[in-house]
Order: sequence, then C-alpha cells, then structure tokens
Amino acid sequence: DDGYRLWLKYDLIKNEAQRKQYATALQSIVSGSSTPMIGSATKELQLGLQGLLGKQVQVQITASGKAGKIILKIDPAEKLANDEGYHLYKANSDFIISAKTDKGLLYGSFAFLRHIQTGQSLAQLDASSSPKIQLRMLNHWDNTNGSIERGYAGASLWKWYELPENLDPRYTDYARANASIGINGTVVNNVNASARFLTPEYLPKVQALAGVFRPYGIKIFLSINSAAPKILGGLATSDPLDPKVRQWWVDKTKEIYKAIPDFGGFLVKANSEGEPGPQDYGRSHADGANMLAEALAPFGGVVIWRAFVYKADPNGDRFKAAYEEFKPLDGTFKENALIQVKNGPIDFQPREPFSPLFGAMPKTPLALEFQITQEYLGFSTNFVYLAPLFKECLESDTYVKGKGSTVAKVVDGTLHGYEKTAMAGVANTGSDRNWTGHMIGQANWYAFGRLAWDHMLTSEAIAQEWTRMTFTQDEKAVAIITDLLLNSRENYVNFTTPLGLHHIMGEGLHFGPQPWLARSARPDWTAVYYHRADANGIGFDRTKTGSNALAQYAPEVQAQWSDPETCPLPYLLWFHHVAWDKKLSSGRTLWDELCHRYYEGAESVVQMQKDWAKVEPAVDPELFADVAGRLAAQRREALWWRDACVLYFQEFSKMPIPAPYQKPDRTLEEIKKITATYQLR
Ligand code: BDP
Repeated sequence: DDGYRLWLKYDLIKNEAQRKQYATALQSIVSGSSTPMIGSATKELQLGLQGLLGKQVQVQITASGKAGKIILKIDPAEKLANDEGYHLYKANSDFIISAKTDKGLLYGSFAFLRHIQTGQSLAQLDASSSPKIQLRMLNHWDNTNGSIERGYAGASLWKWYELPENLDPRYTDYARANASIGINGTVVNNVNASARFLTPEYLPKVQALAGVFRPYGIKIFLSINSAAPKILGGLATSDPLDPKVRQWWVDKTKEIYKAIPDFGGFLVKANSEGEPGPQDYGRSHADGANMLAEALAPFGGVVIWRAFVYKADPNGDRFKAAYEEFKPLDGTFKENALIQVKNGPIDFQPREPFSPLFGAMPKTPLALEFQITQEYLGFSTNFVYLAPLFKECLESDTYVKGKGSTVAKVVDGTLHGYEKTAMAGVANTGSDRNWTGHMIGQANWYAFGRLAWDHMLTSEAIAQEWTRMTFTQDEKAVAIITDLLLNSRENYVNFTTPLGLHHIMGEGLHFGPQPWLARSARPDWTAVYYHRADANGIGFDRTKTGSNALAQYAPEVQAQWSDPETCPLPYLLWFHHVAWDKKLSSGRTLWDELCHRYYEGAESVVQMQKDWAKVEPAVDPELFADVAGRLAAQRREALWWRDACVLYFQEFSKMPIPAPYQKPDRTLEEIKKITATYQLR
C-alpha cells in the first residue's frame, strides 16, 4: 500500500461474517435523479461497496425490486439545519440517504460508506448531521512554477503547464477526498499571490480545475495580488478608491464569472510581509476589502481578507498587531466580506493562546485559519496529530458574552449572529504518492475537514475513525495508534517549545532550533525577541508591566493568564518573564521544569517508536516502514532541539542540568554548526 487511497481505501472487509451481513443487506443503489453531484455520490457508493464487499452493486434510477436498496432521496421536508446536511436511516429493509439537496446526498453517501468502513452496524441506522460552518476550505499556497510555499509533500498537485488540456485523474481523487470530509471550497494558489493567476493564460486552467471539482460540491477561489491593476492592467495605481482601479476589478471579476459561474471569490493577503495593499495608498484594509466585495457581490462571491498583519517595530509586540489594526474596523466591511484570522496571535506555533480578535469583532464575520501543513510542527518528518491543537483553539473561551463564548461559537456564527461563516486550513497536500509526505499528515487533512464540518467531534473520535479507515481494524492496534496520535502534539511541544516558549525556530529553518537567533531582516523574526532570556529568567512579559497584550482579552481571560502564580504552565512564558529559580506549581523550579520537558519530550519519541513497533502485524508493511523511518528521523530532530535549547538557555540560567538527566554529549557550538549546515544554500 503506497497510501495513495487515503482514508477512502475500500479494502475487502476481512471479517467474513460481517462482510456477509453487509453484502446481504445492501443489494442495489437507487439514485432517484441524475445531477452531477448525485452521479458522484452513486459512483462512490459503487466503488466503495465493490471494494468493501467484493461485489458489484447496481445503480437504478427508480426504486423497484427486492429489499436492500440504498435509496438516495431529496426530501425538502427533512428536519436538517441546512441544505448540506443529511439523514441516514433504515426503512423496512432499505436504507435511505436523505437530504434537502443533491449536495447533502453526496455528503450522506460518504457518511454511509464511512459507517461501513468503520465497521458499524446497519441494523439501527439513524444518523443526521449538518455542517456547522458554511465555507469549509483548503488554502493551497501553490505557485505558478509548481512549488508550494511551506509544502513538504512534493510539488503542487496542479500541473499548470498541462492545464487546461490535460486533466490529471488525481484532481478527481483530490475532490473525492475533500468531499468525503465535507470540504466545499479550495483556494488553489498562494496568498503571496502572483498576478498571473488572473490572466487569460491562467484563468482557463483554473476553469478546468473548477470543472473537475464542481460535481464534488467544491467551489474554487483565487488568492489575488492587490497590485494586479498596475501589473496586469497597466494602470498608474492600484489605489482601491481610484475609479479606474475599481472598474478594473469589476471587469476582471466579470471575466472570471463568465468562465466559472460558481466561482467562490478572492482570498487576500495585503500589506503583510511585503505584499502590496491598500495601505500603500493611505487606505485601510476595509477600503481594499470593500472594493473587491463590491465587484463580487453581483455574482454571490465573497472576499476573504486576512488579518495576518504586523509591522516591524522593535519596541512593539507583534502579538497585538492584528487586533490593533482590525478591531477599529469592525462594522465597516461589506456583507460579503469575511476576515480570516489565524488561530493564534503570532504565527501557527506548536502552541498559541487563541487570537484576541475572536470575540472582538461582533459585526464582522471572522473566519478561522489553521495551518495543516506542518511549517512549525516538524515538516513531514514529525508524527504530530493536529486535532488537539485545533480543538484547543475552538474550545477556548473568549468570555465576551459570558462563560461559554468559545472561539467555535464565534466562528460558527452562533455567538454574534454572523451571516457568513468559514474555516480554512492551509493545505498539506502535494505530489508525493501518499499526498502528505508523512502518513500522519493525512490524519491532519482529515481532522481539519471533520472539525470544519462539526467542531463538536472529539480528537479521539476522529483519530479512531481515521485509523480504522486508513491503517487497520484490529482493535488493539487502533487503540495504540489512537493513543500515539493523541499524545503526539504535546510531545512535540515538549521537545521544541515547552511552557509557552514560541518562535525560537531557525531562520528559514522552521522545523529546527535556533534560539540564539538575534539578528534578522526584522526584529520580530528573531528568536530572542520572543524568549527574552537573560540572567534573571525567560519569557515575554505581556502583562501590564510589559507589552500589556493581555488587555486585548476579556477580563476573565486576563484573570486566567495574568498572574504568574496561577497561569497554566502551557501558557506561562507566553505572558510572563519568569525567574530561573522560581518554584512552579509542578514543584520544580522553572529551570528544572524546562529541562524536564525537553528531556521527557525527546524521550517520548523513543516511546512512540516502541508503540509503533507494536502495531506492525496489523498494518500494511510499506506504510508501517515509512512511519517507522520518519519516527527515527524525528528522534534525531528531537535530540537536536533538546540539546540546542537546554545548552543555549543554560548560558543564561547558569544552572546544571538536573538529575536524572545527563548533560548533552555535545557542545552548544557543535549544535550551532548543525543548525548552520541546514541553512547553507
Ligand atoms: C508564515 C509563513 C509564510 C506565509 C505567512 C502567511 O512562513 O510563508 O506567507 O505565514 O501566512 O508563517 O502569510
């Protein structure tokens, strides 16, 4: 098994009794009508059942014949929260997949298959589900030349030079995978956007992809370059208040919709990390977003404007930037504009507190952006299951409307009554045969989709479901792999950035350590800016005595984090500069606790290797070996992180490595050389 089939494996069910039961119960598929999405649904049911049961199940248009029919039924009277929901139930000896629309039937069909893939009984089948968030999107950071910004699984899936003429069958498999987890939108290009995507050269390519995705309920979106009117239109300016610029976008948008009538809209990174934007002309983010919103409105499109902005200010706190910039604009955006906010205030670190923007913009729909690709979580050598990170953010309580005002409720619109809702994940897919490089990356793509659909699902339930569909049905192995998945993120935090450390990775080397990094193009791209280690202690004081970033949160949240005595240890150094010899709630001093976490974190990888070895008999040999090999690489990297960090911070603490841990058998200078070698061109 090369991992290509993802969780849509459809291998013959090994348990013969169970397989026979399903096979007897499922005799035919009744499609009812024949829209493209129903076509996708029935094709998938046939493919899945053929594989799982080892028999052909015929599709017929109308219900007739013997019992055991799987009937797809559009039922506008179904009690479902929205058009994309589905209801699966048993009626006499038939099985009904019911929904208000053909799209609901598509999702229902995948859910029906999942039910069988995970070995559940059909006897009492009665399950309904509707997505809690409207736009469930992948953001691809893919470039015209086939490279992927922060992509660790090969080149882009999109073969731009072959498009639009040649449609790689992989595009369809991509769409199937996404539809199976409810993803209904995809931005195909990098937020650091080339204007070329808007040219007559590229639009037909995008149109061709849209054609493949459409029968799977997926809308296509583009990242745009704000300077396109100048770059492509030959205008003297790209000022969003200039009538010619506005007209240029109106015309361009029309041109896009002519080719792609169900085009989703634009994603915009503006005035951030060197990208152009409205501020180049003294205009605001709202001016820029509203201009595009106006152009998109007649077609039902949306503009998704990113809040990932920060200025190079040596005395400022990057933590505060997005809030300071966007909160004052609340209520000034057009109806079809959303603001897309990263989960944390800095940048996709292994652990961040939730962004204080959540809850702070009641009049502006906020979309939540996660990073599925593991830019700061070990690329594709590290076994890190991200659902716990996603859940931690979703379940965080903003308290803006009292207890229970979670980020999830902000994002799903229930807290402030947002008309539009969205969640985006920066994709981890690429041209590697198994799509994500590390097999566990597949779990992260899967978990993102499942949580965008229903953020109430638990990390554990998703882990079990995915493991059964991807690796094995063996109960013992499922339990071991689920445990491995659930602990993996905390292990990673421990050997890289424990106790609330953040952004101490290498320059251009986001999977390795460089806590000594003191000089870069900008102060807030260094490590010392964030950890602030000195002879007294370590950590970023974000209380009143420091940057006071904490003031951006509701008083209840502030109370949780503002006192170093009671601040939970995972967030301690996010908000406090703490003395090396300070006694923590764990009973250890800060220095000892830090060392403890680095050593235990690195050791946990050895335990992961041992646990993985136990599942060998239950997992395909090729997949088993690949994960085992990557775990060995992870062990090497964990030691690198551990040694780099304890030896470097020891220069400030001047304290010994506490027993029972052994001093690293290499020097800080040797470690610095390793990091430097990675940074050679
Ligand atoms: C940073 C990445 C950079 C992205 C940026 C973004 O290093 O490549 O362009 O995020 O989200 O974390 O725009």
